[in-house]
Amino acid sequence: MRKLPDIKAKQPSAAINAIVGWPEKHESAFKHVTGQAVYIDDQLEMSNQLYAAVGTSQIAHGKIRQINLTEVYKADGVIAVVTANDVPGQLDIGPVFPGDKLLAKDIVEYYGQPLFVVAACSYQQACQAVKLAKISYAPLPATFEIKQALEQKSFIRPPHVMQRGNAALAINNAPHKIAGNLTIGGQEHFYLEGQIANVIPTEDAGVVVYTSSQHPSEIQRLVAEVLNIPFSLVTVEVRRLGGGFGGKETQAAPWACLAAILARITQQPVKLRLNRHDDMVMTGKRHPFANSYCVGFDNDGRILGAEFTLNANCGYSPDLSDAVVDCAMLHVDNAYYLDQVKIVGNRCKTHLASNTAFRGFGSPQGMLTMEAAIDDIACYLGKDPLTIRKINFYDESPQPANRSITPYYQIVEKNILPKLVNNLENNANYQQRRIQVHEFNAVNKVLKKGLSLTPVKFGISFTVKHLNQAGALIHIYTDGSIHLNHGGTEMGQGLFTKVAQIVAEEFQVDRSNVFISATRTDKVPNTTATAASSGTDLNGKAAQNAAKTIKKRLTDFIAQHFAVDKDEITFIDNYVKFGERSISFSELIQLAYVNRISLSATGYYSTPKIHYDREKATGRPFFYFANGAAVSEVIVDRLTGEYKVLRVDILHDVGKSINPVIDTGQIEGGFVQGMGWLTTEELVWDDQGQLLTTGPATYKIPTIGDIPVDFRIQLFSDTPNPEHTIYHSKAVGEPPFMLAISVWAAIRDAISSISNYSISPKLDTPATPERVLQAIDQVSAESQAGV
Ligand code: MTE
Ligand code: LUZ
Ligand code: MOS
Repeated sequence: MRKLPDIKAKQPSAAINAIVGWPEKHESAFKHVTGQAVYIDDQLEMSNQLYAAVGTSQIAHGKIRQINLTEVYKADGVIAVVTANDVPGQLDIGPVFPGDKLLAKDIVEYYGQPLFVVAACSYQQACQAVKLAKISYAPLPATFEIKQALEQKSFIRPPHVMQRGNAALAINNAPHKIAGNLTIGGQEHFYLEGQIANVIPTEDAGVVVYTSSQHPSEIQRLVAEVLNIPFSLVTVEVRRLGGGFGGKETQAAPWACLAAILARITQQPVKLRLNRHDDMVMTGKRHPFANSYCVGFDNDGRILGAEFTLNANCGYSPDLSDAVVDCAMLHVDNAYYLDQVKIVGNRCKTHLASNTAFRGFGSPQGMLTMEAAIDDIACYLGKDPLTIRKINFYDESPQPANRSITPYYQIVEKNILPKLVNNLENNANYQQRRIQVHEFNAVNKVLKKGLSLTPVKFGISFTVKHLNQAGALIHIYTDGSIHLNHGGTEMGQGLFTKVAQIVAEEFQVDRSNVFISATRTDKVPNTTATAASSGTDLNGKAAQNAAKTIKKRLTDFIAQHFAVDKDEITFIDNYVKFGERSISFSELIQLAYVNRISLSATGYYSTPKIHYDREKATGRPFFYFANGAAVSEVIVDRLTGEYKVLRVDILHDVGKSINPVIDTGQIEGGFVQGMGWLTTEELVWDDQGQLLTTGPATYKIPTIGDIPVDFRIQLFSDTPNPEHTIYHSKAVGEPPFMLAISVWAAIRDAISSISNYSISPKLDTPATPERVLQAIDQVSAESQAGV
C-alpha cells in the first residue's frame, strides 16, 4: 500500500500537450516506420502452431462432381483437412442476408471460391498439400459482365428505385437534354497486410481469435455460429490492421472461421494467412458499375430533370451489395439539387468474387456519373464546367424555394460548399489558370493541359440505423495511468490517437498518460464495424462519456472529501484544483481508491436525429454532410495518351479538427487512392472469369512518382460542425477519396481541348493511357468529321 498523498498548495505548472486539436503524430508512427508495430503474423507463436492453406475452385461456375482429397490427407505435415461437410455449425456466413458460403458445397460460383482448408505443421506444407486435391466439376454457363446479367435479369438482391416528381416529363419539357453512359472499373483494396487470422483453442470448446478485421463483433458472431457455440465462448482481439479500406469489413471473416474450425478439430493454434495472389483472387473488390444518365436542362445549365440507372457488378453473393448500391443511389446527386429525379439501382449477380465495401461504399461510382453529366452539359452549352456546377449547388441555407432537398427528402442544412468552392477557386487561381490552360492548348499541338474543380458532399452515418452506436471502457489504475478501450479498430487512419486525445482532454492529463489497448469483444461488446468514416464520431463520443462518468465520481468525491463546492473543482494540467488547493491527478486517483471510489466505467453513444424509410426512400439517413473540393491540373500527351498530374489544390472541411496532421494524412491518402482507382488500377479477368491481375506487377497502385508534383492541401478553417459531434469535428476517412474525380475530369477537359471544347469525350475508368488515347482518337476523328 502506498503512502497517502499530501495535499499540495502548489499550483500546477506542466502544460498539457497533445490534447484535442493538437497535431499529434499517429500513436504507432514510430513503430510503423521502425517495424516494431506487431501485426498478427509478427506475434509470437506457440510451439504447437499450425498453418492453414485454402483449396479453391478452378472454374467460375459449375456443379461439384467430386472432391478427392486422398493425396492431400497423405501429404507431409498435414494434420487436418476440412470441407463444407465438416463444418460443425452454420455454413452460411452472410453478414446481412444469407448467401455467402464459408466453403462451397455442391456448386461453385467463382474462380477462387474456397472449397476446403488444410492445417499442416508448416505454411509450405499446407500450401503443397492443397495442390494435391483432385476435383471434378460439371461446368455451367457463367456470367461476368453487367450487360449480360441485366439481360438475364440475374440480380443478387432486388432492384430499388428512388424518385421525386416526374423526371421523364421534366427532361422532355426541358430546352436541352443529354444522355450518356459510363463504365466504371472496380478496385483492389491492396491493404499492405493481407487477410489473416490466428485462432487459439481455449477451455469449454471456446476460442480466442486474433484477426485483421474492421468488425471484431461480426467475427465473434460468425465464428460462434460456424462452431455452433455461444458467442460468449468466442473472444476476438484486433490490435491493428495493416490497412482495411473496407476490404476487411466483412471479408476478414471467412479466414477467421476456417482457422477456428481447424483449431477446434486439432486443439492446436491455427494461423491462416493469404498470400497476395490468393488474397486478390479470393476476396471481393470495389464494385464495377455500368451506369447511364439522362439530364434535361435550361440555357444556363440548370438541371430540370435527371434520370440515373446504376448497375453494379456484385459478384456471386449478397455480402454488403444492397447497402453499397443504396449508398451509390444516395450520392448520385453529389452536391447538386435535382428537382425531378429518378434513380434506379440494380445489383447484378455475376460469377466473380463477391464485391464488397471500399472507401466511399458505392458513392464514388454514383458521384462520378453525376460529374460526367455536369461536364457534358458545360461542353454542350460552351460554358466553363465550374459555372454549371455552381448554378446547380444546393442552396446555402434552406430557402422557401427549397433547392435544399435531396432526392431522399433530407434537407441540406447550412451548406458550406458554395463558400468553400469560392474560397478554393480564389486560392487556387482557378480563373487565371483556366485562361493559361486555353493559351497553352492553343499553341501546343502534342501536349494538352486540362483543369477541373470538383466538389464532394458525403453523407455521414450508416444508412442502417442500428449500426450507429458505439461503446467504450476506461479503467484508471492506482498509479493514475488510464487504460482506454473502445469498439473501433485501428487500421492506420489514426482513430486510436484521436480517441486517446479526447480522453486526455476530458481528464486534462498528458496524452502519454492514456494507454491505448487492442479492440476486444470481451471488453466492449456488440460493436459496429469501423466503417462509414464514423469511427471517431461514434467511439470518440462513447469514450468521452466513459471518461465523464469517472470524472463525475471523482468530482463528487472531492466535493465530499474536502468539503468544497463542486463548481470550484477543475481538472487542469495533470492536477485537480479546488479553491486554493490542488492535488495531482495520480494522487487523486490513489486517494479515491482508498476511499473506495470505482475507477472503471463504460461509455456509450448512439447518433441522434437519424431515420430512414428505405421503401419510401425518405428520411434523414445522414446526421450531417462532409464537404470538400479539389482543383486538378493535368497534362496529356496527345500521341501516347500518357499524362501527369501537375498540381492539385484541395480545400477540405473536417469541422473543428481533433488532429490536423492525421486529418491531412487522410486527405492525402484518400485523394491518392481515389486517383489510383480512376487512372492506373485496372482489374483484368480472362474469359473464364480468372483474375489475371494478381499482384503489384500487373495491378498498378499509385507510387511516390504518381503523387501530384505540386500538392496543396488546406483544411477549411473555422467551420465547427453545426451538429453536436465530438468537439464539433467532422468525419474524414472516406470523403477525400472522391476529390480525385477532379483528376479524371481534368483529363477529359484536356482531351476535349482537341475539339476546341466542342466534344465531351467518352472516358471510362480507369482512364489508363490506352483509354485516354482511344478517347483522343475518337474526339479527333469526330471533330475532323465535324460531328
Ligand atoms: N486510412 C488508412 N490509413 N487505412 C485504412 O484502411 N480506411 C478508410 C479510412 N481511412 C483506411 C483509412 C475507410 S474505408 C474508412 S471507412 C475509414 O478510414 C474508417 O475509419 P474512421 O471511421 O475511423 O475514419
Ligand atoms: N454504410 C452503411 C457504410 O450504411 N453500411 C455499411 O456497412 C458501410 N460500410 C462502409 C461504408 N459505409
Ligand atoms: Mo470504409 S468502406 O466504410 O470501411
